[in-house]
Amino acid sequence: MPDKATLDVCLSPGLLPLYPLDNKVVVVIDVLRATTTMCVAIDQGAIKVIPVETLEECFSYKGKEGYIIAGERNGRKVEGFDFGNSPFEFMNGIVKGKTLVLSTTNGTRAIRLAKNAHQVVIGGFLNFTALTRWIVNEGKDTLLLCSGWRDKFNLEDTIFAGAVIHHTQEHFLVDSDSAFAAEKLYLNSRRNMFHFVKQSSHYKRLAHLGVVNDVKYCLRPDLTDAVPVLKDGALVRASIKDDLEGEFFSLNNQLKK
Ligand code: 3SL
Repeated sequence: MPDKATLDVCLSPGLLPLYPLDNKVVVVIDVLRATTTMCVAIDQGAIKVIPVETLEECFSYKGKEGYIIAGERNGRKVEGFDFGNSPFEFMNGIVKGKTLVLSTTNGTRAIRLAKNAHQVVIGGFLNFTALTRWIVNEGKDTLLLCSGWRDKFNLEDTIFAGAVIHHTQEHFLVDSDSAFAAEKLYLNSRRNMFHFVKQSSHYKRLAHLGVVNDVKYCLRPDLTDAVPVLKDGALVRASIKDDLEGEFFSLNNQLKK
């Protein structure tokens, strides 16, 4: 019987140099709000999402046919950009058939830092069950990369990583302090996640900007089965193999129990 693949948690991009990436799947997590927004854009029919690190690079796409530029710094829409980073901005057909170029404070940077991994995929509560099915199906060593805030630990990405650990660990070898701690955080928060996330520094930042509804939306599980995967520098919708045997859990159902 082959050894199980490993599943681990990197609690901040600042710690990423400690984790070898070759031959690994990296799941980039920025629940509030970058990876949620990316899931929405792909779900809503964007051809691709190009994650860029600098505002200058993003701005260089401004006005190009078929491109939309979006992004934030410290949560605020960047002047001159078409949109900010609220998932609500990308609904109602705005991105259908378009390429979204996105630059955010932490999420797009984390994607760039992970780009040498075997594969990079995007996770948020919105695509939780689809994402976890996808990583289980791949069966490769997997690292859950929390985007954090400017290289610091944050609550919401760690809770999400803990949820992935909790609901998929039977398929993987899980053996690290960060995975253990993340799972405990998830188990402590899952019955009232919004209340828990209200303690986070990024909640306070976003509440100050008046976008509490964004936070509530970003915590809603399983609104899409889109799994954005990085191909040639852009995120596209992964094709789902779905050849898992037996019944797989759904986070939505789990949280209702
Ligand atoms: O840091 C990021 O990548 C953003 O998601 C932050 S914000 O929620 O848009 O402020």
